[in-house]
Amino acid sequence: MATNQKTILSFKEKSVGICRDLPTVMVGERINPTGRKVVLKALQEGDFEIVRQDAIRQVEVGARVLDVNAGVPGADEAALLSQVMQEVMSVVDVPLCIDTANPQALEAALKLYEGKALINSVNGEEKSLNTILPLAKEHGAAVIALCMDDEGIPATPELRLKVAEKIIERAASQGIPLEDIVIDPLAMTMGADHTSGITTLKTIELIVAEFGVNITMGASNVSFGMPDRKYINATYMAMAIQAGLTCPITNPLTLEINNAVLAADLSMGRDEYGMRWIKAFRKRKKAAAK
Ligand code: THG
Repeated sequence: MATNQKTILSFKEKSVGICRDLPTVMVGERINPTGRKVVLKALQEGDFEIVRQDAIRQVEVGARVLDVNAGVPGADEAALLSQVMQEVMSVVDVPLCIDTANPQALEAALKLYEGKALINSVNGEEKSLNTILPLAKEHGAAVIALCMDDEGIPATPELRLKVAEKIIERAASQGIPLEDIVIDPLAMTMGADHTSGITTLKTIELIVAEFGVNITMGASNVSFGMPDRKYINATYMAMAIQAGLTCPITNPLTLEINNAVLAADLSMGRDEYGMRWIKAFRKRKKAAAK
């Protein structure tokens, strides 16, 4: 078994460690116009109040990193992503996961960020490897590597492992250490293919056994198109944490998911005396009494 890597992200003086020996790090997904029409509309209108509120609320309920995505069709993404980040950084002090497919926007974002960010993402395509890895190296950022390449998303865990291996090797050749690579095995909807959930879980297990790296994923993807999604998401979250997931990109405001993460950590022996579970319970009770 490979040793558990520890990825350390930071924002100014604050740092967050991601490791299978530590509690799961929830990466808040909500600052994203792609999945959320209200955010899209607000950003198109230059209204950042919803972004600031989403930042504050996600951190309040336990997100320790925030994903920031400003992919608005037709907009100047470099300018918009920078502005969204400034708004977020004005209200919370957590590390950011910079979610963009646009290298110019990524570069602008990395320039203004103070600390060690998480880049979301690089993949196995030559074009991606050649543009994103040098930016990660230059800015000392950690980077999410998607298990896909020019040929798309491999169907089997073994083939996804191969893509992960290729990206890890390329990163190493450029001086990016293993601990700064976070692998995304790719969670796909089980509504379209009922075996996609188990494929992703097996991919996590293979990659963790081989490299010991940290694992992320858009954990709610698995339930797209299904009714009562929160129960599927919560159950799948717990199973993926058992398999080796360490920093899910998820909605921490969904109680079922948030509790699944805390209960999984307790079950994995990562919550000494159950204090994190109890604290979260007390916090909810206090909030409800208000
Ligand atoms: N891997 C990596 N990054 C990712 C993803 C991934 N970034 C984007 C995405 N997938 C994860 N982020 C989101 C953000 C928001 C929503 C879902 C995933 C979302 N969706 C609601 C829904 O599910 O219908 C929309 C409802 C609403 O408007 O609130 O909010 O896989 N590396």
